[in-house]
Amino acid sequence: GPAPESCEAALQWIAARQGKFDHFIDGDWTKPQSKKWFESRNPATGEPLAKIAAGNTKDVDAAVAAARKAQKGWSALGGPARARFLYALARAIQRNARLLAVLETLDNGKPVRETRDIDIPLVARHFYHHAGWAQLQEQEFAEFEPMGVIGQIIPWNFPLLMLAWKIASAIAAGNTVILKPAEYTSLTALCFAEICKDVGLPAGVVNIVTGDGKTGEALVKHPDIDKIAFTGSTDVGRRIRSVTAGSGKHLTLELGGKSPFIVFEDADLDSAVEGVVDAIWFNQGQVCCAGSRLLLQEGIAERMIAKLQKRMETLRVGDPLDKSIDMGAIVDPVQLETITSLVGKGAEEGGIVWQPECKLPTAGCFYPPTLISNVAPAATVAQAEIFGPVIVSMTFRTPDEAVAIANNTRYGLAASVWSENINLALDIAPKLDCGVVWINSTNQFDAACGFGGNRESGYGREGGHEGMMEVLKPNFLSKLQLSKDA
Ligand code: TXE
Repeated sequence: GPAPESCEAALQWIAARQGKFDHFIDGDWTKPQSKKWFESRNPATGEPLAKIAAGNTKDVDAAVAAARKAQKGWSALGGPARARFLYALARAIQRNARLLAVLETLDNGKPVRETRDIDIPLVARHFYHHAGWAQLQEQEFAEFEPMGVIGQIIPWNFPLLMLAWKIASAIAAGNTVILKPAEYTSLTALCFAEICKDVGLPAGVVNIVTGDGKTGEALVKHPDIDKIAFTGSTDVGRRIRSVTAGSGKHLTLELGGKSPFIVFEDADLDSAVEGVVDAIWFNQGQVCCAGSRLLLQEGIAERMIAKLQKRMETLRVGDPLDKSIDMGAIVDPVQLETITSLVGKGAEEGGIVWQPECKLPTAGCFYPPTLISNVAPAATVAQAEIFGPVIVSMTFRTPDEAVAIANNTRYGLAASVWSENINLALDIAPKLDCGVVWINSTNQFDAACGFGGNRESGYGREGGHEGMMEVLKPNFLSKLQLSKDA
């Protein structure tokens, strides 16, 4: 197969900064007030990768003050002038695509094939798309103005892509931001901070404060923030909602999921098998909208499982820098332990756990592709988000039963429907209580399309026109309009 992607340039990039990273506040590198740095490791080897500043309340205060100071000027520049900065960011991301892809793989453990072909191109696309909205802002959103200063907290599963989803729309609209990356994966956010500096983005428009959940909570509690945008676990989302209650802060939450992947008897089963591979083994299943519940119509259940097992035997798990690998490392030992214990629970509750014979690397955090069949809809593994390469399968008889099982979780993020009968698929789609439905496809993301969940998967949308509406508020023109109507 092809030679592994070289990680030399990325390691040199880290080494050139002495392997130690400060916060990015007010356009400059700022030492943490705590004088503490924590270690970030490469999950594929277990080796230390870099030291990352541990943020505290004082760092958050400084970042919020910088964002506040910059906000009016950034907004007053006007949409077309801001668009030029977003285009410059998009182009700089493309220029640095290789460095960013390898850094992301080293930090997160996902295959370089994915970071190179999916994550980083989508990041650039997101900035281009939102440059377009900035360009059109005065026409498209004449009755709206930016919310102001936005605090953004993101997870580790798509580090740079989640940054793009949060930052591009916010700054396009004239807001300034403080972003806190997840503690496992801060490196590409810090590389992005350098890119902001390189393209001459005005100081204070983008601030990056690193740290763990306590740093995040300091941001959530800060009184001078107008909005919090969070992507992460449902438990933390719930906590953030209660902490911000009554504060007047706007809030959007993009949380967990347990998305159904529904295969009808008339589906093209070979395509559906490839769909499952994409739904649950892409990014080791660490995807909020992963198709993690396989709902099979009875007549094809056995055939589909057999085909799927055959395909699972061909999946290669290993060094994420190897371009021929299908699955890389799980992000961290804690996450690996969660997956292992949930699969154990699945077996205890009567599920049949099946894994292909597959050689795993001895160091690092790896888990094989896993299928748990014979699962009852109420079983723990059918209800809890595993956030790993594990799919559970169940059967149904009628379309109505499929809908009932699909909706029988506390989540409502995404769903995927497979059938050659478009009438059936279009009849099912609106009955699924979730934010996005894919037909004969899965895990499709586009910057122009609003993404987000229902129920315990959160609320608010990111991407497209809907996403812009989440970072804007009515301005004086809309108030005049209201009084005229009255
Ligand atoms: O998420 P956390 P974790 C789910 C998935 C996974 C589980 C745990 O099921 O197994 O969550 O992952 C910050 N105030 N998802 O523990 O803790 C934290 O520092 C403010 C689904 O990594 O939610 C990080 O930046 N911020 C998901 C971010 O929140 C706080 C993606 C997410 O971390 C905080 C990730 C607090 N009190 C995990 N505590 C998805 N929907 O895509 C933590 N944070």
